[in-house]
Amino acid sequence: MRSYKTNEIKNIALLGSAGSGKTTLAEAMMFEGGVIDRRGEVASKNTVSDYHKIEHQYESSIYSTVLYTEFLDKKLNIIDTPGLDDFCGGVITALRASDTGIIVINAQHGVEVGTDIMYRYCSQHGKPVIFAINQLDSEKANFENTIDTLKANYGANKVITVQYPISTGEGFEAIIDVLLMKMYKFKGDNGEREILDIPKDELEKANELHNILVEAAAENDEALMELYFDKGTLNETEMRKGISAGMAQRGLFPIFCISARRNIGTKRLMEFIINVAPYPNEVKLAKTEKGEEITCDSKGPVSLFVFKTSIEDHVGEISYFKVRSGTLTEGTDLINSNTQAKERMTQLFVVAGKNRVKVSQLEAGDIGAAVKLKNTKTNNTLNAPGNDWKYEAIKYPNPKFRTAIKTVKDGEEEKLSEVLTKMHGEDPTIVVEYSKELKQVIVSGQGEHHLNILKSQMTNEYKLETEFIAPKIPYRETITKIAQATYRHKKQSGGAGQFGEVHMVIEPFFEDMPKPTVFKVNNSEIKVNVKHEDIQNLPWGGKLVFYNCIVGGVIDNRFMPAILKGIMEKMEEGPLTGSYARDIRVALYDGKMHPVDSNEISFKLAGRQAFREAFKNAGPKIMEPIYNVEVRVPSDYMGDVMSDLQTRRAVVQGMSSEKGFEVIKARVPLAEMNKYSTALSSITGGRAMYSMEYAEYSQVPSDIQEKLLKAYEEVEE
Ligand SMILES: Nc1nc2c(ncn2[C@@H]2O[C@H](COP(=O)(O)OP(=O)(O)OP(=O)(O)O)[C@@H](O)[C@H]2O)c(=O)[nH]1
Ligand SMILES: [Mg+2]
Repeated sequence: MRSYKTNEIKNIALLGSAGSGKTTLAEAMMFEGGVIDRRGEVASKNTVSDYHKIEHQYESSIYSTVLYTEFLDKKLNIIDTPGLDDFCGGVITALRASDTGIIVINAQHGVEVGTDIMYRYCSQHGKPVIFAINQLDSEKANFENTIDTLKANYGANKVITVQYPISTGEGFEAIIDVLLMKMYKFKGDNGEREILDIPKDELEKANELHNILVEAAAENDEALMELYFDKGTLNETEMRKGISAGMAQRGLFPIFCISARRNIGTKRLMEFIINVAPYPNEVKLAKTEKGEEITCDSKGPVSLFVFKTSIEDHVGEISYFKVRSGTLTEGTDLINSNTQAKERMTQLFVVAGKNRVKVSQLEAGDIGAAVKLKNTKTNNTLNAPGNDWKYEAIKYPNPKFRTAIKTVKDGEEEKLSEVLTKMHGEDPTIVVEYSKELKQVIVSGQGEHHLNILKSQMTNEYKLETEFIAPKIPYRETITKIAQATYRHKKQSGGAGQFGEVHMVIEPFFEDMPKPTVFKVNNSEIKVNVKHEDIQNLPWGGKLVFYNCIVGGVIDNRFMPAILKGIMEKMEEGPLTGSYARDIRVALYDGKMHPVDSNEISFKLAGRQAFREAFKNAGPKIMEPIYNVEVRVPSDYMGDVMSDLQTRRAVVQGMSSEKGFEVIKARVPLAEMNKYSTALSSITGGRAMYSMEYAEYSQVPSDIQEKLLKAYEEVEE
């Protein structure tokens, strides 16, 4: 394949709700460009894009797939993405590498939750959007309704009709194009078309829409606006320029009509993309972590950003990258600025699914792949030697679903960890945590379906049987009032004995508390004089402050670390439920030593037991993690979603309406969010979405504390 220049390349992402027809459209585009000579079908498991076994099994895309085609002597890089929000990692990845989002809509359903999610991702990433109204050949297609909702949601003066169908359903065969003021008429299923004059009875409507389009095109460019006022119209080239500017500013979202399955309208959509969508050097500049803006210039120093990694049978790891600057040639040595490793770019490829075509060079703006890089992962930057740019890492959404996982057979823990590392590499939205605290391996993802797919891939592709178990909650323990305890550890057994006695006061810790001078506890006063203060920032959050207030050397200083160690042991395994304790201060003010029998073990045990007793009398409380949860739900389901939240001990913080959705913000204990994504989906028929983020620890209500205490006692027994 020949090498393409920066201004001969267009990068698009196909986005849209599940089943809208993205993969089918990608297939038609590659057919039009001649990359394939027969169009596959998702249901026949023979599309270029859905090539993974798991995609065949579900007949739907799970991963984002990099594809390309050559068209009108330009190169069109296409990234086909999965529609289900469980796999949004693929969408985020695609948005990083592409310059324009093509949002595919199933005209049978109109604007779906998935459509809105994709629109919002494009907004967040500042990408121009084209709406492709698909499946216009199906009987239930409703074009007008779809347009009305698009206009209502995204702006009546921004969503602009470039094409409309003369009729939909079985008879869908003609499209009026109000940019070219022509009619496209299709024959057969291979995209064959005739370009005709607009029939008389459509002229009035077409003219009206043409004028709206001209005005919208002029609106985003001052010079064009003047021209438009002078002439009262714009020619085709001027319109393209205006539409392009409008798209770049996200002030204009053009509408196209297609049937991906029957290959109607695909070619015209591709022509528009090639002629009007931005080139890689016409969009926002790529930024490095330090905030430097890098120009997409093929003459600059070579730098590339790895946006995706996959593992393929018989090949191993493939790194997909976008050349951000310079011209990358085969055999070049680059430096990974994240790992400092040297990488030789022995072979360069352009890819269409699992098919790779070798190329000798790739210019700034192009997308390519390399195999078996030694030390390079997703999100890394490779630079020409001497340069240390690091492009901003892709930020994935927080996990929405967590579960603990274990292998069915014992002894396969290491394999589990290897497989999980690989799967996280391919899909960074799978997050793995080896929790020492919970003694569980916790995997989190974007939904229950997401993790079920993970599990099924482990079984089928890695021959590893696993099971999901309920994840434990990382509770914390603390105290609410002051308490005192004395403990004497004494043991005499033949030879050397053990002896250590400590007296301590413990109380809740707050930031900026003054050092203690006197404690009022059990109707008496204990005066203290702090000799030494030790502030421990606990690895699990919160603090332990330890005061040595010993007078007259009743306990040697050399035993202090042992006493503190004893206390820390109990902090690590709290007396109530075995969870971590936090935010406590301890004053050691008295005790006893034995000249022969005292040793570190004795004082460690004494410290531990005294702390444990004091803790139990100090109004101990269990604390639980609280999350900020935001739910977006169509108004009809608001009531049901609210009642469900109420059963989850949610505290609603606010409600607002946004573009046909209600947004609920609430604080919910993590313990109540188990399987929330599944529940929400079943309440709303998959029409809602939510996100959650850790907020703080807060005390659990007393009835729940009782239950937790009881459960712990049972385990301990
Ligand atoms: N009638 C009709 N069916 C279509 C059209 N486009 C796609 N389909 C069918 O709709 C189903 C889903 O199509 P896909 O291409 O897999 O949709 P997708 O958007 O890639 O779906 P996900 O990958 O699951 O998000 C398939 O059975 C297609 O054959 C179309 O234009 N008309
Ligand atoms: Mg698909």
